[in-house]
Amino acid sequence: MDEQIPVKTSLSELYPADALTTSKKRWKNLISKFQSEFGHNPTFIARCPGRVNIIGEHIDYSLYDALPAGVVADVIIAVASSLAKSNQFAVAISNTNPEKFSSRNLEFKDKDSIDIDAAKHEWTNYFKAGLKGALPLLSKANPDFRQSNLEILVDGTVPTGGGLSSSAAFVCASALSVLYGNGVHSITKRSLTELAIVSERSVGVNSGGMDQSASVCSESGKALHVAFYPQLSVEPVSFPKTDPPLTFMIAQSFVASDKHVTGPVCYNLRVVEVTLAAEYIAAKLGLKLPQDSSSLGRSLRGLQEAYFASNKTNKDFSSESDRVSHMLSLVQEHLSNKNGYDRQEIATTLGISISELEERYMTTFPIHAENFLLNQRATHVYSEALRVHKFITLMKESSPSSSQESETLLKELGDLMNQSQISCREVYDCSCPELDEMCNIAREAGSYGSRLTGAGWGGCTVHLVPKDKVDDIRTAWIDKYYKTKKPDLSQEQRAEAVVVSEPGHGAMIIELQDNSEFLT
Ligand code: NG1
Repeated sequence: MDEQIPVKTSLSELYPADALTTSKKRWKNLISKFQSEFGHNPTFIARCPGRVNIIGEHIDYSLYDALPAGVVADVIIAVASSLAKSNQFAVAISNTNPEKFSSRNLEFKDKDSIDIDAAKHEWTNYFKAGLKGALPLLSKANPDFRQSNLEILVDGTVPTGGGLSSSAAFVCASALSVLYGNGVHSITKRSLTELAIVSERSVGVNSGGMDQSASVCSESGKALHVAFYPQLSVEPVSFPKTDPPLTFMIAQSFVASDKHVTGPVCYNLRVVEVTLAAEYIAAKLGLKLPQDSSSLGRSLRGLQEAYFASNKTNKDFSSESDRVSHMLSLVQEHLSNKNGYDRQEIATTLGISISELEERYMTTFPIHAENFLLNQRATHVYSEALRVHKFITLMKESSPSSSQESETLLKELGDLMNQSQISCREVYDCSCPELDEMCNIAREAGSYGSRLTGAGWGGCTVHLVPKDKVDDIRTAWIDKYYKTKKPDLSQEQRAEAVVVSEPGHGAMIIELQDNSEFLT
């Protein structure tokens, strides 16, 4: 992650060959709209993709590994900058879809006064989040730096609320625009990823770090193994060659899931539940949890580390999966009540008052719940961590030499994805009937593994599919889901509903020189 964000002048390394022609048209359109809006050319374009998560759901904020991949859909931001005359600075920001996202002139008294009203649903909040995250880095690079005024035009093809993390793509691309537009031209992938993870929390979601890592660090044609402990690290992983070749299909459910609105009962609540589960077991075992980089600073991963560093067990756990499996058994032993725990019971076990409990865990990101299903949430986290470990090991270590061996491998990988879906539905409670139905339709039509991807409660599904079944599965969804359950979709929505594409490249800057292919 210590290499720099690539700066290129052409799109050929950015998109796969089959997406190049449409992408060029789109980029040219962005530049000509920028010219009509601001009266001159932009000087560069920052680009960050959405992501699909293959496996490892809702465990990044407990500091367990995930396996996402960049997608071709992305956010591109055309930028021009000029040095501000005083500490005050302005950002003129527009979108190529002005009916949905109106233009704004944002004015800031100085670089310390970026206010984000997370309660207000406003598209430029994501830009402001990137700006807010980027400014400290600029001050660090040069304490006397003066902020530039920015002209910004945004174009996005990642569906919003669709589970492919349009928000991370937008926040990462915004932060990248601000850094590059203020003259910082060598930006490491680590610094951009880390600042975007923290920034996105200012929009009201207590997110993990998988999306930002994938958006910044993905490599074309590969999945990205993202690890969060002991520190954030990434490793691109190739897909095994199988016969028939494997591919991933991504299909929209068109059930919108807005984490910002549902945070108190869905996403942010889960973050609180897994943190309380860790604290509860630690208290039962007389362990002190270390402060870590998870969303609320204490995690199930931290519990695992504290447990094995203590003398609570003298058994020899030789592998990481043995240790995680043992954690799963500790959950059943010390957090066994499947009916849930109320505030009083948790506070008493932690040795604090209810108001301290609320102050510590439920204030920055408010939540609405009286009963906390701690057993189920911790069970999902540890079992999903085991599945990710198995999946990545299979990916790295398998090289099937016959169609029979391929079949066995695809089944094993697919089963892990199917088990992940069962756990998301029944244990973590983050699926919905439509996502389940789409997965069932796909499996019946030949998918080896089908699951929700991203936060869930709507959004997208991902499917491990042999290439020769792609058409059958697409037809099955059209006949059994889109036509019957979503008859009112627009033509555009129908065209975008199912994506089969190679994993895409991560963040990039494209400089626009006078002879740029887009300016002609
Ligand atoms: P989505 O909502 O799909 O972007 C969210 C989180 C991730 C991760 C997944 C669940 C944000 C920005 N992203 O993804 O960090 O926790 O849910 O695995 O909140």
